[in-house]
Amino acid sequence: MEYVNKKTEKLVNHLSSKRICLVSHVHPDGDAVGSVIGFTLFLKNMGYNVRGFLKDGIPYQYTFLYGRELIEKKLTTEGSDVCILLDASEFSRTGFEKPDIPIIRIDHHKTGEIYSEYDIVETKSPATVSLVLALCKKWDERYIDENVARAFYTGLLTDTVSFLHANLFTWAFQDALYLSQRAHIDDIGFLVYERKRKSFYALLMRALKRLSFDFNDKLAYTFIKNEDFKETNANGEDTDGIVRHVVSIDGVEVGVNFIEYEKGIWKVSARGKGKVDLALLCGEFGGGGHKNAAGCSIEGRLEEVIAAFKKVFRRWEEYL
Ligand SMILES: [Mn+2]
Repeated sequence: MEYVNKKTEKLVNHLSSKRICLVSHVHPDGDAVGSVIGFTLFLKNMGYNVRGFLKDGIPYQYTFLYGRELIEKKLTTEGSDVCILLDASEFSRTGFEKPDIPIIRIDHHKTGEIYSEYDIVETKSPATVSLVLALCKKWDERYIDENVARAFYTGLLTDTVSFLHANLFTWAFQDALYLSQRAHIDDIGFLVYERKRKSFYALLMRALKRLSFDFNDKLAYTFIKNEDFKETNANGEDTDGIVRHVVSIDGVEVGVNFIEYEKGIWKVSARGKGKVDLALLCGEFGGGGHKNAAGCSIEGRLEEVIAAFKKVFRRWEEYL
C-alpha cells in the first residue's frame, strides 16, 4: 500500500487542472468498463473536462451501469492534455492509434509497458478499479457517489470472479466494504451473471462438446470457430465465461478457450489454478495478463495453434 499511497498522491497533484481522457482495452471486461465509467463519472462530479473511450463500447452485461452513454467508441484526444490507460498492459490493447499526448498507465497486470513516472502498476491490486478507487479517495472522496461506487464494485466483483480469486483478499474485501457503504450493490451480481442470452448457451454447448484433455487431464481446452458466431447468432460478448467451465473441472490445472474472432486469428483465453504462470506463458506469444488469467493471440489453422500452445505449455509440465 505504501507504493500506491505515494503514487496516488503524486498523480493527483499532477492531474489537477488537466483535461483528461480515459481508455481501456478491446473486448472490455467488467474491470475495464467499471474503471472507465467510474473514473469518468468521478471526474465529471469534480467538474473536470473528461472523456471516456472504449473501442468496442459497453458489452451487454454491463449496460445496466449509469454513465454507459458517456463512453465513446472513437478516440479523439483533441482538447485533452493527458490520456490515462486503464487495465491494459500497453496502449495497443485499446485498439486505438497511439495519441501524441502523454500517456499514464493505471493497471494491475504483471507484464507491460511503462509510459511515465506517474504510472501506477501494482500487481497485488485485486482489480484496476481498486487502484482508481485509491486515487479517488486521495483526491476527494465526497465525489465517489452512488454511480461511481456501483461502477467500481462491478469491476471488483468481475475481476475477482465473485471473490474467487484475488492476490490480496483483504484488499478486495476492504474495497467491497467501502463501496457497499456508499452504494446499494446487492443487485449487481445478478445483473452481471444472471442475465445470459440464449446465444451464450448455444456457444457454450458447442464448446463443451469439443472439450479435449492432455497432459494427464491437467490441461483442458476447447475452441470456438468464426462460423460458430453466425450459426448461433452469438457475438464476441457471448464467449465471456465459457473458459471458466473448462477450468472448473476437478483435476484440471489449466483451462483454455481458443476463440476465432477473426478468421485465422485465435484469441487464447487461459485460466489456471496457481501451478502455471499463465502471464508468462501467454507472454511468449506476445500476450499477458495475470498468473491465473491471461490471454494472447496466435495466428494459423486451429491444429497448428493448439500444437504451438502445447509446445510452450510442455515447459511447465514439471510444475503440474
Ligand atoms: Mn483487470
